[in-house]
Amino acid sequence: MLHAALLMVLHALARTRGQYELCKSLVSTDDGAVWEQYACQPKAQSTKEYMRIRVEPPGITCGNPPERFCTLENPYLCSDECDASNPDLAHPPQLMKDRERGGLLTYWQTVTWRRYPEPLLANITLSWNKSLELAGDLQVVFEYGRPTAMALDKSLDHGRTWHPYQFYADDCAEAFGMSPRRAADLVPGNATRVICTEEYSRWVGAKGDKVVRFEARKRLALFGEGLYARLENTKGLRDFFTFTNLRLRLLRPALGGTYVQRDNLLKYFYAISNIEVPARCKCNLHGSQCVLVNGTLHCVCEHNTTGQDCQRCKRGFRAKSWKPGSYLPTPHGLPNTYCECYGHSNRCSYIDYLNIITCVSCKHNTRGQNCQHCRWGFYRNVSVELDDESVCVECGCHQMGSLHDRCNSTGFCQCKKGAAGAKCDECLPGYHWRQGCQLNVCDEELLVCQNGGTCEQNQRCLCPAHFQGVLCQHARCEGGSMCDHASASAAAALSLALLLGLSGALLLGCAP
Ligand SMILES: *[C@@H]1O[C@H](CO)[C@@H](O)[C@H](O)[C@H]1NC(C)=O
Ligand SMILES: *[C@@H]1O[C@H](CO)[C@@H](O)[C@H](O)[C@H]1NC(C)=O
Ligand SMILES: *[C@@H]1O[C@H](CO)[C@@H](O)[C@H](O)[C@H]1NC(C)=O
Ligand SMILES: *[C@@H]1O[C@H](CO)[C@@H](O)[C@H](O)[C@H]1NC(C)=O
Ligand SMILES: *[C@@H]1O[C@H](CO)[C@@H](O)[C@H](O)[C@H]1NC(C)=O
Ligand SMILES: *[C@@H]1O[C@H](CO)[C@@H](O)[C@H](O)[C@H]1NC(C)=O
Ligand SMILES: *[C@@H]1O[C@H](CO)[C@@H](O)[C@H](O)[C@H]1NC(C)=O
Ligand SMILES: [Ca+2]
Repeated sequence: MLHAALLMVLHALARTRGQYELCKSLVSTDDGAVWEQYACQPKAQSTKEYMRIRVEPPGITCGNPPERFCTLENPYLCSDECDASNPDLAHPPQLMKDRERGGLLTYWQTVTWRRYPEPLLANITLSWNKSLELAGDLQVVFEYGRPTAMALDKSLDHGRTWHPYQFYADDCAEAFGMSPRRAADLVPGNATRVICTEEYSRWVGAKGDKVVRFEARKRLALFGEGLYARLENTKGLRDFFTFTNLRLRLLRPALGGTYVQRDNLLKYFYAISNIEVPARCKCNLHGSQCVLVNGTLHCVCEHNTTGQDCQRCKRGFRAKSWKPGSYLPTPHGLPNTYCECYGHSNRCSYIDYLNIITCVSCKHNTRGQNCQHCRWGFYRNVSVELDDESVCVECGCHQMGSLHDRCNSTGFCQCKKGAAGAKCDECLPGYHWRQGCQLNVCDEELLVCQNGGTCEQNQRCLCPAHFQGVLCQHARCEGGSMCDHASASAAAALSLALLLGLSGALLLGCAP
């Protein structure tokens, strides 16, 4: 009971502290205190104050020249004025990200739709000059009604390429040729689908909802507790929430729930009072803080990494292959220095049932969790570093001379009987090479052919006519006991000679 209660308290504590906030912690082990390293990321925050805003086309902001405008509610009350030269009446873009003090609503406003039927188009580009990860709902607050058609785009590469993120219209089919969908209709399998929603574009009256959202929270919540495993393993999921720039394309203003009334175009325009982008700095799970350096956000990198997004190894740590950290294994993740593949692989994989991260497809004849071993049949060249492409040298064990193709760590193969040398391609004394090492039958040293016999390829003695035997040690006899006796004693004498290491001709006669 107590244990369970304690666990619940710890669980609650972890919740309030947020996961992955700690990059490392000092833990005591049998070897003393050591740093344990974890995957870590900065807290999500409002990124409004770091956001740069650009509006297009030039001249889209109202007030130059000064202009009168009406409202959709009360189209004949046109007392409001926009004048760029008067601070009290100006509506510049930065009012989309200011802090509104004293409850005073401040907003950016465009020119009115005087040039109807030419469309009233405006682009708002938001840039941070830093990779961020959306952590909550993007919210844009429209005063005087929300657009009836709008597109949200994002860029992951500082505005070089753009991708649609979401479409908004009061009629998706008409505006974008898409069927209307809601974020609530998504399931984990299509969590990253780009949808067109009609939820934020219908006229609800000026007092109604002013907010247009990109519902990141709903999409993230689809995965429940399994979110981090999904972020880790589902291709494109992390990227879906990542951006460096966002762009709102305003395509048609609020119309007050009816058709465009040509006799009063001064009530059509866009006005935005606030844009909230709750996000965290993308630090590739190698940093828990993000700071402003010379006006640009930078991650404070741990785990021996560096760069604005901790996207590479620090100087002096280049031998390690850079990897983003991993949300897995839960709860702390890994900084992925454990997924050190010494440059022999650029892919790591989490093995669920072992709860480890391991290199996949080690190249250059390496193997192992970190590609730190040599494949069977290869051995480590200790004079080069582990990250050298030629670190594993082929054993080169002779196929005939060795028991198998593996060698020990210094390149020595295991030899069959009689074979020798590091590669087992030589023979021990007393053996000769013939598809491997074969025991000698005769040679020049110990097993010398007798009685003028000559040794043929260590395999047999070629005996003169009157002698026989393996070493030609027997006289050819025509039978008889003496002969048997003589040959027996000759054999004994021969073995004695061998035993004493003598060599030379032993004259063996055939007794009369
Ligand atoms: C908005 O941006 C898009 C994409 O770059 C461009 O095609 C379009 O002309 C821009 N619209 C305006 C009004 O500048
Ligand atoms: C954007 O960030 C990069 C990298 O930190 C920096 O070199 C560059 O000056 C920044 N650009 C702007 C416009 O701030
Ligand atoms: C997502 O998939 C579910 C089930 O296949 C489907 O019912 C739903 O309409 C899809 N949502 C979108 C936005 O495509
Ligand atoms: C910030 O800018 C100053 C002047 O441009 C430069 O000397 C300094 O090195 C920059 N700091 C960083 C961390 O880039
Ligand atoms: C960073 O480098 C230090 C010094 O080599 C090492 O002790 C530490 O374990 C490294 N950190 C990680 C996360 O690899
Ligand atoms: C081990 O590496 C050194 C240095 O590159 C090289 O000279 C040597 O030949 C290599 N040894 C083997 C057995 O390949
Ligand atoms: C490898 O085998 C050779 C020959 O048996 C031996 O001399 C050497 O010590 C062995 N090396 C290791 C590291 O076991
Ligand atoms: Ca404002």
